Amino acid sequence: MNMAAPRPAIRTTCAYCGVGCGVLATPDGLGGLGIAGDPEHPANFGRLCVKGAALGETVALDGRLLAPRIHGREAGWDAALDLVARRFSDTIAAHGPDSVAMYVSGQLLTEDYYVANKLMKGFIGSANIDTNSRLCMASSVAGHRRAFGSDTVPGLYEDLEQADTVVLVGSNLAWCHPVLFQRLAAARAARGTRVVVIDPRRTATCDIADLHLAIAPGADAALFNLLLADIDRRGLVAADPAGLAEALAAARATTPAATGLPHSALQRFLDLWCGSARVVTVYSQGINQSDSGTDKVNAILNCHLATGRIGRPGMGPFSVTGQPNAMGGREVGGLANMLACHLALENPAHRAAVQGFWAAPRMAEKPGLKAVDLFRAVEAGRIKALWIICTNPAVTMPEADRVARAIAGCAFTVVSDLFATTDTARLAHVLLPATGWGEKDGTVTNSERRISRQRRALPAPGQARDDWRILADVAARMGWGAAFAWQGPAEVFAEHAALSGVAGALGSDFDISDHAGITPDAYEAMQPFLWPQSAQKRGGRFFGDGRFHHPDGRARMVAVTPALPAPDPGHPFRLNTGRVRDHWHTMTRSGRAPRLSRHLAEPFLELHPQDAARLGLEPATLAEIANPLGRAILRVLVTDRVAPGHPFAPMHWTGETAPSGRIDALVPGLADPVSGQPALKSAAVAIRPFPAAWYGFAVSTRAMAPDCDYWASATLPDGFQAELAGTAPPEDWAQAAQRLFGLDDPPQVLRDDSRGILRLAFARRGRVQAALFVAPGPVALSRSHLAAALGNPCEPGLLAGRPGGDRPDGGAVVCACLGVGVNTILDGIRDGLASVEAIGEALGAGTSCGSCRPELRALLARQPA
Ligand SMILES: Nc1nc2c(c(=O)[nH]1)N[C@H]1C(S)=C(S)[C@@H](COP(=O)(O)OP(=O)(O)OC[C@H]3O[C@@H](n4cnc5c(=O)[nH]c(N)nc54)[C@H](O)[C@@H]3O)O[C@H]1N2
Ligand SMILES: Nc1nc2c(c(=O)[nH]1)N[C@H]1C(S)=C(S)[C@@H](COP(=O)(O)OP(=O)(O)OC[C@H]3O[C@@H](n4cnc5c(=O)[nH]c(N)nc54)[C@H](O)[C@@H]3O)O[C@H]1N2
Ligand code: SF4
Ligand SMILES: [Mo]
Repeated sequence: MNMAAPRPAIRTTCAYCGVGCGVLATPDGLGGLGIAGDPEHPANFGRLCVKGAALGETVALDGRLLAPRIHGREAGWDAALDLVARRFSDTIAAHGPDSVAMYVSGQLLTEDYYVANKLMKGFIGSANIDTNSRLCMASSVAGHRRAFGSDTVPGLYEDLEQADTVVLVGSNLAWCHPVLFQRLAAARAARGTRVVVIDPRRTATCDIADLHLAIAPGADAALFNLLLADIDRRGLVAADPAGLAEALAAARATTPAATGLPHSALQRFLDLWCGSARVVTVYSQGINQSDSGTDKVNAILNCHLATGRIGRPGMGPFSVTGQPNAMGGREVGGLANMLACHLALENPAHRAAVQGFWAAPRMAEKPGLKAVDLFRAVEAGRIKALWIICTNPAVTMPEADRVARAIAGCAFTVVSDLFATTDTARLAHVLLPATGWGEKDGTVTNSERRISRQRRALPAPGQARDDWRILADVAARMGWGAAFAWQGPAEVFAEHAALSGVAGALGSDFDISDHAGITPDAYEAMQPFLWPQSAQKRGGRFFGDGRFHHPDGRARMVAVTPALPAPDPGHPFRLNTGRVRDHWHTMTRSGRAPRLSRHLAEPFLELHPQDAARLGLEPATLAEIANPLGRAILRVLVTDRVAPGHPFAPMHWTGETAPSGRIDALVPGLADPVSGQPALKSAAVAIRPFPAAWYGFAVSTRAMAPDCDYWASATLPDGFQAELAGTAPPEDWAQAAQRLFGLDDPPQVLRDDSRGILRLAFARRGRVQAALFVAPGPVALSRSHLAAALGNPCEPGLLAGRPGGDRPDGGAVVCACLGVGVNTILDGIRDGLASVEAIGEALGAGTSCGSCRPELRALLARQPA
């Protein structure tokens, strides 16, 4: 058989964001995958963003955890599973069910997630299972439940295309939900949709905004209260939800000053929102990740409920979910305060129904610990056995250093992951190798409630096993084999669907009981579908008929008193955090794709020019940000995209990629009292220049071992790059470089003492192996040029830092798909390319995934015609 013969494409779903794009994955027969958008998938109709398009670059096996490990030593599955089951059983026997916990993830498949919850809530008998979705959309869930009586997302993606006005609040849709953003941009081009962006930062999403409200951070509840009062003044109240009068009274008491917005901009927003019956308000982490996130969610929902603009074409509130299966997690009751199939843990009838269905020996009776409290209980020793699955809390939890210490101090910690090297995996007693995207079968639900299959396209590597199976194997060893005896994910899905029928009979909106008897073949052939899907209910929108899930059938408005952030004089900056276009969270997967590291390869701090000047921080130098919780060192990016006093830093860097860039070390574990979701976007910090005595930039064909105050590494097509800096130079640079690169041959050295510049290069058989450029200030050098030299013949100009005469320097990469650099684009613009389309035609940039089109537009805008 020809190993490299082409195979048929496999229909699956993207591993990353909650848009849930359909992907065609074609195995190349050599362990790789060709990737294309699925033209038939109703989320993306063939489109992909750059992260989705680069999925094939992330499936190689180097660095994968391929066998279980106990205390760092490889072990067989039987030994590992026996140990986990025994330690959990012994701990429960000695200290009760609440002495153990699981911390899981919205990146698990529904089947994995269902099994984890069944084990904890029905068999172990504790609800101490929480998920990273607590950090993500717990406030949306809580807000939905308060307003609707259920956690139901009312609308559909097509509402963004059918609306006359789309408001994006606390959402950087262009970078975080790129394909949905492209659908909105296309609708706007076709029919003139008005787009409003409400974000203290001027993000790439503002590129299509008719109006950008640079709101004072945290003031969104005040803004939507002002809107509600205006709705009432204009006589637009068209429904009679419970709590209307109280909500209106609170709204009328709100004054515009808190929003920090000029009168004209505020008025324009009120006119647009009130003037469009078809209005969609999309919201995300700028709303949810706040210590009053649930109130902010309800302030938004109030406006849609009062006007009746909900659940009909082109109108409604829309919480876009972050992770690929954030919604599936809600369906299985993944949060510590929820029960399967949108049933309520605090409702005895619901508990009894689930217990009966599962034949569960010991149902959890009360909500479990929410993420922040869960790790505090670990710290206090109340949780004595902990299982972390598919998430990296040592990086992404607030108070990350404290959380890492708590995990390290736990009597027994199990981590299931793809890699042994994550900041969290390194703290585990037992490491279990899981199959990852492309290797596992199951379902995910996207932001619009559409369930799609993820399908296996590659064999499980090494001894890696599917998460659902690992969980079921442990359950069996704890004595519950019969209840966890599925042969495959199709059977798990069928059970979940059957339970949803029980839930549907109790009034739950989540009912997919049509699939209760699904066969493995039908599961294999499953097409994407919207829930609900049962004899009574089928797909579509919710609440257009004015009927909600509260016992009286009415919706509830919540009176919101906007909370104002308290100033902290010692830590005058309010640190905003979030995402960049091409990285995914802690980069364990996206960091492996060279294409995704080209856009932004280093942790950074966006700082307003006034702040930078006042602090004496030059562009591209390093800043030290600190508060009593922790400290970070970040590259300074001076920009008026942010407001004075409100810098922004991305969340993606870790102990693996940039140990001093872990910003959650500085974020307090301050949570919303209703949802338990922490305020991740408002850490009070102090900022000062980091006293770097030297800066360096290095490339190497092999992974490097940096040992200095600041470093950040990234993957290149032919190796790795690293930014470096330190407060004191090493005694001997040649030796330091040898240690960095793991090489013992002598380097070529170019030294310019007058400028304090030192350049070292290592070559083997005339080809560049590694190079290090050192300077007293930020190293001025074309990174892409030096990166391109790796593995190539050592040219005379190398240490001069100049590209060879025949190779122009493309500059920092803007279009990651086609590798088009900023210099190439600027040259093109100077040569007459006058539109994004013209750039695309001539240079290819922006024609693949389109994620860089906002940046192309910005380059065009900056360049005189
Ligand atoms: N490229 C990429 N895409 C992703 C992810 C990723 O890691 N990388 N992760 C996915 C996940 S899990 C999630 S949850 C989503 C998150 O998607 P988003 O919520 O869109 O992303 P964030 O960057 O976290 O934050 C959004 C915006 O909130 C703004 N903000 C901060 N404070 C306030 C405030 O007080 N008011 C308002 N109105 N805005 C504020 C920030 O400036 C930021 O631009 O992205 C998903 N998509
Ligand atoms: N400051 C700040 N902090 C934040 C945020 C923010 O905006 N600002 N956002 C928060 C939000 S919204 C989120 S969602 C979280 C995300 O934070 P995390 O979930 O902690 O981050 P990930 O890097 O996605 O971690 C996923 C882990 O699962 C592993 N993995 C991948 N696939 C599989 C699989 O199939 N099985 C198993 N067992 N493991 C797998 C990966 O290798 C990786 O180690 O971060 C939160 N933290
Ligand atoms: S928008 Fe991009 S990251 Fe999100 S699902 Fe689609 S391809 Fe994946
Ligand atoms: Mo998230």
